[in-house]
Amino acid sequence: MNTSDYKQSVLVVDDDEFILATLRVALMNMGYEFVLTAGRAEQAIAYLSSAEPAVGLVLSDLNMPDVDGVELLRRFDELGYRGDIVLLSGEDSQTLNMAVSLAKARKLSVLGAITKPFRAEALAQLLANHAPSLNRGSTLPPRQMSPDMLAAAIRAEELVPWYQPKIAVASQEVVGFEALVRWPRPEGMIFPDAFISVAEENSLIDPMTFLLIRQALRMGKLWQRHGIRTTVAVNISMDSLQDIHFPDLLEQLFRDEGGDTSYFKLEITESRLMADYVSVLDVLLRLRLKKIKLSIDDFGTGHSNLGQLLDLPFDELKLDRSYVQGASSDSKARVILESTVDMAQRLGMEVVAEGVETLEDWKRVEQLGCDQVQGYFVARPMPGEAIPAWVASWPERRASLLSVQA
Ligand code: G
Ligand code: G
Ligand code: MN
Repeated sequence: MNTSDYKQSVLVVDDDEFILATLRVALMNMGYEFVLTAGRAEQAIAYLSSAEPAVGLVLSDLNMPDVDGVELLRRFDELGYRGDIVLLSGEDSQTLNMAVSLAKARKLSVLGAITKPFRAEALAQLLANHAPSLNRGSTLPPRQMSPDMLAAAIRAEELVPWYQPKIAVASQEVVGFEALVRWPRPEGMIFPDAFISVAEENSLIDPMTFLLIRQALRMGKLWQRHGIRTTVAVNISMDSLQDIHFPDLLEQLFRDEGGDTSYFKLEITESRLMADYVSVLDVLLRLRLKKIKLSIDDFGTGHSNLGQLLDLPFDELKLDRSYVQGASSDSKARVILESTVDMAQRLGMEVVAEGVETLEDWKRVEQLGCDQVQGYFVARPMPGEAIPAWVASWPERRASLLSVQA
């Protein structure tokens, strides 16, 4: 698979003709081939749902005459837009920061904000974090996803895992990868939010999961030839854990592929864990007996506390990114967070901070005592073939990322 094949459009939204023209030239000079401009919010919305190639980056003014910035961000979210966003505004920086926070709370991917009049270098610096081919580009909303299409894609093995590295805080070494499913299509990448629930509702989740695990095991062998031998984690739907045969099916798959379960981890989302507590306990224990590692994902988004999780055999706890990114300001929240990390570690779990996007996030979770970090600051998910080169370049990258200019 050649990732540079995914073309994306860039959309600039501003009511000022001059800004549109200037940004268009600046972006084309930076190598963006497809630059669309919209003078009105309605036009921007139309482009977002229909542009070819799909829009993967939006630069948007916060103050359009037809729609205000808050409304505009809400519309982006409703459209299922998951590409990157850069906010442009003449507003003061506090207002801009609030808009950035709002967009992040909506789980939109905001690279940052620039104030007008803008400097080309400031824009270039922000866009350095935008990796079009490695990024979310598709806006295909879930309702267009038919179960038949998905079933065919699974049969044809069109769904593939991409991998995001996990780094140990103390040693700064690569200690594992999380596999995240992707569906590359000629018109752009389709992301799991668009099809996981369709898979769950149509008995396709197990075929999908087993396909991904098989691919991950094969990829692991390729990495081994480059001296990379670390844990790979795969996300497991709660629907799979309700099936008492799941552990045996998994074991069979490992036997068929000659895979080693001790390098394998399953991530299970916390929010649904307690609701189905009794029925999944049996399956989890059997997985554990087969030496498969278990991780609680998105911790903090559900309603469980560590006491309730005491009986569940987890090796790892992944702090949801909402804690990682906003933890420092509220002192009470911080106390709860610190004791959660401490308790998890005393219970023998490794604590992973998800969604580390900046050096600031890294420092904060390091101080909290987290064992590992994962997030865009280190790397975005990438195809398995890209991993050996990425791992080789990591020592040099970490030196520049983590160098402290005190
Ligand atoms: O991959 P993204 O980067 O978009 O993931 C979005 C959501 O989809 C996350 O909650 C993630 O856990 C989930 N997800 C990603 N890959 C898989 C998968 O292979 N199986 C399941 N069940 N969920 C996945
Ligand atoms: O499995 P889980 O729900 O934890 O899925 C992780 C999700 O978070 C995936 O959609 C992945 O692409 C995304 N992700 C990984 N790192 C970052 C990050 O630094 N910032 C943000 N906003 N999302 C991230
Ligand atoms: Mn996960």
